Amino acid sequence: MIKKLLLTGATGSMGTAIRPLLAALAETVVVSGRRDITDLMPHEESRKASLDSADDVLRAVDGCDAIIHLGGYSVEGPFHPIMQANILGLYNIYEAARANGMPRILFASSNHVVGYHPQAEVLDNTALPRPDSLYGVSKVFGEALARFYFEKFGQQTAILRIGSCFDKPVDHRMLSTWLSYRDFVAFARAAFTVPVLGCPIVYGASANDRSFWDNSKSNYLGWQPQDNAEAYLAEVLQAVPNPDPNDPLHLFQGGKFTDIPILKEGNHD
Ligand code: 15L
Repeated sequence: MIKKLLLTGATGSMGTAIRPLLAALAETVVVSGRRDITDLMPHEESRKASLDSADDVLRAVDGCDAIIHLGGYSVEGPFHPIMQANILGLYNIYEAARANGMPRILFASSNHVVGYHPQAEVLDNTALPRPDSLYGVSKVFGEALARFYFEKFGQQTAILRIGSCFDKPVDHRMLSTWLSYRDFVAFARAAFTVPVLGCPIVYGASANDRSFWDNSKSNYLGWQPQDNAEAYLAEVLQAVPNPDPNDPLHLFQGGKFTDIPILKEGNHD
């Protein structure tokens, strides 16, 4: 069992949802976000950190033997905050890990790395990056940084290109991209316990009938997602009975992100 697991992005919606499930993975979970977390569970410890501060990140990583890195800018936005959190912030995480015995890292990458691939294609982890947003571009950087630290130092990272990690799928695209919280946590367990992890790229989706992705090249991890978005088909059809086939939501794997203009500071909410 992991002794001390660091969860960055613990104040975000995904971080908040998975916190209770992480008690099964580690003796102590260090929950970290930009604000102090006060509603701590018995297995948790809070370490506030701003990812663009190397000192904060060093303090957060200190003594941890595994890291789930969800922290950062998680949607499309202006370049500067994306750069601070996802480029500088990720560099700070990898440098702090290097100074702390190189604990395994689960890096939350995103389907938006390959967002301009058509939905009609099935991709494996050799597909070319076709990012659909500045956010997607920052995740391409993150994947390259993970690979670089692996080649140069042997730092092991599971790169998970997360589809849509929410409570349940709410539109037709999510019938393909949905990742349940429990399947995410099962992935983390596999990444942290497989004898040799390496630096695989894996698509983060549940066992969805309509998945866009083929994870057979990372079977050695032993991850077997249990949930299937198809269980929510009736609900999705009721909410969105007539999806427009020409809507970018249904044309490209990245959905709506392909349709967002370059955002400047001040026009993002
Ligand atoms: C992501 O990468 C985002 O963090 C999340 O908010 C969703 O938009 C998700 O992708 C998705 O594509 O559904």
